[in-house]
Amino acid sequence: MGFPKNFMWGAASAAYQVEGAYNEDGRGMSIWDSLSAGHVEHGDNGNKACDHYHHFKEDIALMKQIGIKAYRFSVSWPRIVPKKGVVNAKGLAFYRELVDELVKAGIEPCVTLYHWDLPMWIYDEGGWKCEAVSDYFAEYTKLVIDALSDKVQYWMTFNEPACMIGLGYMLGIHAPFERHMDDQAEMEDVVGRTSRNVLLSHGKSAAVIRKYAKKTSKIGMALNGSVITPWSESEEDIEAAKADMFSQERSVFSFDFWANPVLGGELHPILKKVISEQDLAVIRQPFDFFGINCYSSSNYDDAPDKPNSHEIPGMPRTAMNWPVTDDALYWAAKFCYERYGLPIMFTENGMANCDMLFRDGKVHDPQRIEFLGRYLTGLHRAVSEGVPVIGYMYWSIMDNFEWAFGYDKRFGLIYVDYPTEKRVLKDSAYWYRDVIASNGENL
Ligand code: GCO
Repeated sequence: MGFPKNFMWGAASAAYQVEGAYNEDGRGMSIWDSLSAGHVEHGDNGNKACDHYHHFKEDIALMKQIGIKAYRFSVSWPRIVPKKGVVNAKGLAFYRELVDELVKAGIEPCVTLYHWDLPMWIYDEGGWKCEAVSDYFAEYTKLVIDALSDKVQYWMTFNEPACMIGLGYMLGIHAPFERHMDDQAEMEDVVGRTSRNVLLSHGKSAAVIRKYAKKTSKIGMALNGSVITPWSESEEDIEAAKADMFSQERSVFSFDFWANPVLGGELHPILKKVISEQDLAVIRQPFDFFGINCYSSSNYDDAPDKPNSHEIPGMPRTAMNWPVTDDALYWAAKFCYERYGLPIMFTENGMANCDMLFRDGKVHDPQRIEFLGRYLTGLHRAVSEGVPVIGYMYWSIMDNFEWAFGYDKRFGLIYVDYPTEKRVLKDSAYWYRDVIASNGENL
C-alpha cells in the first residue's frame, strides 16, 4: 500500500517570511515589523523578503513546474485589518488573486490564518494577553472567509502556537520578544493567559469558518511539539518514547497542551487554572485533520536527564543545527494518529542547507535530496501501515526570512537571490517533481 491517489504533495510559506511590500497598498504594521529591530541576525527584516507580493504569478508558475498539488500560505492579518475597525480591500484583493492563480494552475490553496504577524494595533492593546483578541480574530476570519472561501477548502487557524507562546512570550526570541521564564509564577501567569486567548481565538474562528465557509471545508492547526523516537522497536522502548512525547513536563511543547483543550483531553495544569467550562464550550471546535510541523526528533538534543535523551556524536545536522532523524515523520504520524484518531497532514517538514548558486548557474543540494529521501521513506512506511496521511507540505517553497536568523538559513526548493529577486529551482525541486509524478512510488 502506498500513498493515496489524491495525496496532497505540497509546499508551504508564510506571509511575513515571503511577501515583502510591508508598507504598500494599505498594509498596517505587525509585531515583526515594529519590534524586531535588534533581535534579528544582521539586522535583517521582512520589508522586502522574496517580494512574493509582486512575484506571485512567477512563483505559482514555478510551483506548477515542480508539480505541487497544494500550497500552504498564510494571510497577513495587518494587510487585511491595518488599524482597528479598518478593512483593507486591497489586501483582500491580493489574496483573492493569489487564490485564483493557484486554482488556475491546479494547485489546492491551504490557508493559515495566523502565522505570527499580529497587527501592531492589537499589540498596543495587549497582544495575546488582551481579552478582546479572540473577537478581533473572529472578525478577521469572517473577512477572509467572505473573500476566499468559495475556492478554499483547507483552513488552519494557527501556526505553531507552541512557538508563538514558547518563543514569543517565554524565551523572548520571537516577536513580541517578551521573556517571562525567570520567575515560575510569572511564566505560568503569562503562558496561561496568552494560551487561553489563542485557544479561544481558535474556537471562535473555527465557528465562523463552519458557519460561513463551504460545508466541505476542513479545519486544522499546524501544530508542533516534541517528537520522540524510540531507540528500538521493542514494545518497551516504544512505550517509553510515547509517554515522554506526551508528558506534561514538555509543557507548551507537547502536542497535548494545544490539542487536548480542542479535542477533549486532559488540560495541562497551567491551562486548568485559567480555562473555565464556558471557555471550553467555545474552544472545542475539533479539527478535521491533525496538522503537524516536524523537522527532527527532539530526544537527540534533549538534556541528558531526560528519559529518552540520546546524543550521537557527530551525527548529521542541518544548517539550523537540527539533527537529521530519518524516522521522525514515521513516529510522529503513528503516535499522533494513535492518540488523536484524526487524519494527518504534515504541514511543514524540510531542511536549511548551505545552498549557493553554482558557477554552472544551478543550485546543487544533494543533502536536501538525501534528507527528503530519508524522511519521506519514513512517511511512506507510516502510510503503508495504514496511518491516514492526507498531505505533505515541504517547508519551504522558496528561501525566505527565517525569523531571528534573517536570510542566512535557506529552506527553499527554490533558491532566491535576494538582491535581484531572481529565482532558481534547486536540484531538490526537480527531485521532488519526480517523487510527486510517481506519487511517491520511486522513493
Ligand atoms: C515554523 C515556522 C516556519 C519556519 C520553519 C523553519 O512554523 O516554525 O512556521 O515559519 O520558518 O519552521 O524554522
